[in-house]
Amino acid sequence: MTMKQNHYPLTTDDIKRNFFRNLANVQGKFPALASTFDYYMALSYTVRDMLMARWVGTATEYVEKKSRTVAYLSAEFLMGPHLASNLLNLGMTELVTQAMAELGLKLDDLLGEEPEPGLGNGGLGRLAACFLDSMATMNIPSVGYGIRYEFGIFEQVIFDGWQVEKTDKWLFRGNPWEIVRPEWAVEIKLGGHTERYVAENGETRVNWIPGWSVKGVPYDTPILGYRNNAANTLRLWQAVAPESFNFERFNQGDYYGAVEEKVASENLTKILYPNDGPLQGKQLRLEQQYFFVSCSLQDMLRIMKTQRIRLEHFHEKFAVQLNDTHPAIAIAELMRLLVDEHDMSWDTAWNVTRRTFAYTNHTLLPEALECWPVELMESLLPRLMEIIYEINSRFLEQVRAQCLGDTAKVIRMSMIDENGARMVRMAHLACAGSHAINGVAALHTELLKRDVLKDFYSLWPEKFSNKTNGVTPRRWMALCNPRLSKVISEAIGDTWVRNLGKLQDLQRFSDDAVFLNRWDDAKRLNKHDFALNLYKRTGVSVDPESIFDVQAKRIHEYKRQHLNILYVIALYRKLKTDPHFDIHPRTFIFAGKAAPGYHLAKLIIKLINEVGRVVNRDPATKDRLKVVFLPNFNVTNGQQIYAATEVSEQISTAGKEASGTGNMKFAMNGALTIGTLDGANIEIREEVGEENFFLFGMTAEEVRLTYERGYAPNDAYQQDAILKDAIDLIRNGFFSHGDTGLFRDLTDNLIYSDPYLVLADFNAYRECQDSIDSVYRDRMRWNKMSVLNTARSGKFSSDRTIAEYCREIWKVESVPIDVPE
Ligand code: DL6
Repeated sequence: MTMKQNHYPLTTDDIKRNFFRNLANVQGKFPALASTFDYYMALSYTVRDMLMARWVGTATEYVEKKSRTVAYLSAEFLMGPHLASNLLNLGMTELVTQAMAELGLKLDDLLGEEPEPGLGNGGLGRLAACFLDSMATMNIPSVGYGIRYEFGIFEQVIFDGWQVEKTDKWLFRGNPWEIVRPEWAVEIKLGGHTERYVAENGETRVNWIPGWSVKGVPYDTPILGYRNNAANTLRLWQAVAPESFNFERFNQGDYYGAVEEKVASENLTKILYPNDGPLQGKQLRLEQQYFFVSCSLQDMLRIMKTQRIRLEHFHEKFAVQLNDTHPAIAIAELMRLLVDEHDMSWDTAWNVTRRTFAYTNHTLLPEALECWPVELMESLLPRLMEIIYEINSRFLEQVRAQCLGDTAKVIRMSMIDENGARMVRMAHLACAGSHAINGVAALHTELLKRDVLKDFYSLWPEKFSNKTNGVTPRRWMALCNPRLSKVISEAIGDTWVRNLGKLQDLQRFSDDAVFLNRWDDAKRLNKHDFALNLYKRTGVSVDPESIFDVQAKRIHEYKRQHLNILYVIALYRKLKTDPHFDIHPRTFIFAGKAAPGYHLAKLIIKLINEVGRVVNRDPATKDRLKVVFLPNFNVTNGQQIYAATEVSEQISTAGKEASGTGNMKFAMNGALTIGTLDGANIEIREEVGEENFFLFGMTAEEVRLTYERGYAPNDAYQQDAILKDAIDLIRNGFFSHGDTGLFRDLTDNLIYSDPYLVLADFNAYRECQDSIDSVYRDRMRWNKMSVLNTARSGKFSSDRTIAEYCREIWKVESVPIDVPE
C-alpha cells in the first residue's frame, strides 16, 4: 500500500526502498541477518539522507548572506535520541510508522535501539540542547560548539539499593547522525613556555613554544528546525594525536612508547566530568575546556577567512555565548589568537573580545563557582595565564578608579584569589570579558546582583539582565506526550508547537466536562504505560489509579529528595498507627543520578530504596503507598516520566536552585507543582495562578535570615514529634535490617547541621502534601487545575528565551531558508 502525506512528496514505497538500500549499503546486511539495531541504523541513514539537502542548503544560505551567527559554547549538550525528534521535525512520523509497519516492523522498537548521547550532566546541558532546537526552529544562524566525549554521563544501575555506575558506551555501535570533517581539524598547544621577540615593526611579540600539542577534529550533527527546512549544526570536537606515531621512538624500536603519546592525547576527550564533584585541580578537565574553546575559536577564524571578513569585525560576525564559566577561558584565548597570531593591537583585540562574548551564570552555590589553581594554569596554559594577568591588571585599574582605592573591593574583584593557594576566578574573567551577563530566572538574577556578583553589578549594572530558561515544546510535549498533544490540537489547532503562547486558548475548555474527561483519559493512559515500564525496570507494581508524585532530577542535598522521603516515612507511620486515616493511594517516584563521589547523595538513594523495600511489601500500606526509584534518569526516561506525572516535586531550599527546567516540563504536561519559591518556580506560579500551585516553605530572604540568626536544626527535631518519629525510624534501623549505623551520616547531618533547612521546612511541606490528597479527590477540580497549568505555561518555551537572547544580547536576526524539499 502507498500512503502519501500532503506536505511531503515521499511515499511509503520510497521510504522502504531507501531503507533496504541503506540496510545493504551501509549496514551490509540483508533482512534474514539483520538485527533490530541494524534496522534502526538503516532507518536513521534513510532519515539522514532526507535531511542532508536541508543541511547543505541552510549552510549555503548562511554563507551567501554572510549571516551574523550565534556560537553557543558549552561543555555539555544533552541532546537525547535524534531519530524520533528528526521524524517529528520533518513531519514524517506517521509516514515512516506506516512504512515500517508494512515491513512488519514497529517504529517504537527501532527507536528503542538508539543509544542516548548523554553528553551532559543535567540541567545545563539539556538547556543547551533545547536552545539548539529553538534556534533551528526560529531560523537563527547558529552553531553549538562542544566536546565529543567518548563516554558520556555514566549509566546508573541500582544494586542492593545503592547506585552503581557503569560506563556509557554510546559510540560503541556507531553513530549515524554525525559527519566527521578531518579537513577542518585544528591544532591545540599545551604546556611548554613563552618567549619574547621583537617583530619587524619593532614591537615586542610573544611566541608560545608548546610542550605538546593535540589535534581537534570536528564531528558535525545536523539540528533540524521544526518543519521549516532549516538545519543548523552541532559541532563537537574530538582530540587525536597530531601524528599517529612518534617516529623517532618508533625507529629506536620503542613501538609502545611511540603509541603512548597518541593514547594520552586521545584521553583528552574520553570522559565527561560529573558537575557536582570537586573539579579543582583536575588537569584533564581544564585541558578539555581549553581544547574545545580553542578549537571553536580557530574554527570561527577559519570561517571569517573563507568569508573574507576582516578580523576587526569578528564581533559583528559572531555572538559567542559562554554557557557558564566552563568555556570562559575563551576570553583569554581570543585575545591570544588576535594579538599573538594575527598581530592585532591589545586595545583593538580587547574591544573585539568584549563585544563578542556574553556570559550565562547557572549556579549560586559557592562550591560550583569554578576556580583554577594559578600553578596549574601556568604549567598547562602559560601564555593564557600571562594574558589573564594582563587583563586583570588593566581591569583592576578600572576598579580602583571607580571605587577610589577601596582595597577590599579590589581584592574581592580580582581575577586572582590570593587567599591561600592562588586561584584564577573564572567567573570574574567571564564578567570582565563579556558585554552581557545573565542569570536564568528572575530570582536567580536578583541574587547574582545582590550577592555573588554584586561588585560587578555595581561596576557595570548595564551588563546585567535576566533570561528565564525555557524548554522546547517539540521534544517535551509533541514528542513525549502524543496523547495530550492530540487532545490539545483537536481543541485549539496545532500552531502551539511553534508558538506555545497559543496554549492559552485551552483556558476556555477548563470547565468543559467533555474536554476534561479527554484530558483525564490521556493522562490515565500515560500512567498505565509508565506503570508497565516501572514494573519492567524495577519489579515494583504500582496502581495506575494512584497519584503519581514524582521527583526526577539530579540527587543533591539542596534539591532535598530527603525532605520528600521524610514525608513518605511520616505518611507510612500515620497509615500504620491510625486505622481511621484514609488517603487516596499515592505512588512516590524518584529518579536521578548522584555524582559518583557524593557520599550523602548516594546515601539518599539508598534510603529511598530501603524505604521502598519496607513500604511496598507491608500489607497494611502496600495498596495505598508505594515508593519506587527508577534507575538511570536520562532524556529517554524523562520523556515517559513527564507525560505520566500528576504531582511535580520542586522542593529545593529557596535561593539555591538557579532556575530548574524539569519544573517547566512537568507543568507543560499538566502536572501540578508542589514547590518552594525558588528558581523559576516563582514564575511558574505567577503564570499558572497561585490557586493552581501547591506552595510551601521559606522564602529566599527567610532562608538568609535563618542562617544569619544561627540555625539549630536539633530544636526542630526535638519539637516536631512527627518529624522526630520519622527520623528516629531511620536511626533505629527500621529501614536497614536493624543496622543503626547505615544512615547515620545522613541523620546526623540533618540533626546537627542541616545546611539546606530540611527540618525547618518539614512541617510546612507535610501540611502542603496533605492538602494535595483532598484536592485530588475532586477529579474535575484537579483536571481543571491541570489544564490551566498547561494552558498557562507558554512562557516556558525555549523559543521565548531564545527570542530574548536574540533581541537583547546577541542582536541576531532570523534567516528564512529557501530549500526545496
Ligand atoms: O540553567 C540550566 C540549569 C538550571 O535550570 C539549574 O537550576 C541549575 O542547577 C543548572 N546548573 C548547573 C550548574 N552547573 N554548573 N556550573 O548545571 O543549570
